[in-house]
Amino acid sequence: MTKGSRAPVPRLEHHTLERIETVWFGIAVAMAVLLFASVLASFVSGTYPALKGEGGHHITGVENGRLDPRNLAATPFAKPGLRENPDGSLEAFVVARAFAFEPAVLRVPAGRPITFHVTSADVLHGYQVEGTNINATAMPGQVASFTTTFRQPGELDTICNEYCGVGHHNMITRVIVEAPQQATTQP
Ligand SMILES: [Cu+2]
Repeated sequence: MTKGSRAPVPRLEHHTLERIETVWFGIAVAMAVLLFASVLASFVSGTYPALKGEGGHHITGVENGRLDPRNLAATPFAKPGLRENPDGSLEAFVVARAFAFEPAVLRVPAGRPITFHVTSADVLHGYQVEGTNINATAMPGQVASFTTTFRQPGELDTICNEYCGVGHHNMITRVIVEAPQQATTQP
């Protein structure tokens, strides 16, 4: 060794994979396997997000949560809005289209469960009711169904949260929650 030269760096004991790397690698593989398995399981169990709509099966013109978006006239979506069934249950039919919602304003009673059915007449839209956990995707050909109960009377802004074109920002509507006795329903 000549004067001034550096001492050789001692070679560290270095395995191909350190133990901590092996652990992380194992965790990553386990997560990948879990994700893959859960995707498979969702298809087997039918819980994949196809917006099947638990209430969709009984609606005229709706088969398995699906309908013909060019023929909404054959379904209750022809007359969007709130309707009361003979058994007293309430259903709200909402159609999103570029660039508006139908009905323009949805009036619902407070304190009663309401099953919503949301679809689109053209392209992908969203139906998000401000201040609630209502956030449905309105897809042409599919019905998104969910049941909710509004506790308090009030006015809730409702927006489209899926960009759908030049008029997207105009897709604002309103849900008016009324004290129960005021609400009007369509026959
Ligand atoms: Cu939209």
